[in-house]
Amino acid sequence: MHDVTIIEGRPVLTEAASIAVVCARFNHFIVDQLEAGCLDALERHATTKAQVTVVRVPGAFELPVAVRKLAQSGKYDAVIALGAVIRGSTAHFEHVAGGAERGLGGVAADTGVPVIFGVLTVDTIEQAIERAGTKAGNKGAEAATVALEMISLMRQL
Ligand code: INI
Repeated sequence: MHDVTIIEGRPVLTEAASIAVVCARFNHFIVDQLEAGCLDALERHATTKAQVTVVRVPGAFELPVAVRKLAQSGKYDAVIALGAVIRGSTAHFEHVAGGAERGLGGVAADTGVPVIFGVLTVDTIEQAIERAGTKAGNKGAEAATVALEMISLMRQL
């Protein structure tokens, strides 16, 4: 029999933590719902209150630069990025969505701070609405529980 050690986080906050939530204002009709879902989930999954800071940037393309500065500050246990890139109304969809995705992944890899990708990249406004608190759940709330799980995991590694 092998000696197996399993380490995993739990999506519950039991010790103090600081979390930054960075929201893109573009498509704010959608992103406001992601933000509300995210803050609500942080509240409901925390037995200890999280210190939450909300930061706003113009669009999803600007998320990485702000997230990088927050992650490098050493003040946050996790940074959640929220945005909505909708192909239907975005001629340069690939550039905006790809820039956000690559940029955010780079921040996590470079800083070691968990960066949570709460950016919707969808074809239509309907699909965005479905993921912003209707039939496909709320991607912002999902991002919150992933952040808590990663904080819990990082504290055990
Ligand atoms: N930004 C978004 O967050 N979502 C979009 O769908 C979008 N569209 O449609 O273009 C978008 N564009 C703005 C972009 O993020 C930058 O703010 C802009 O290009 C300036 O750098």
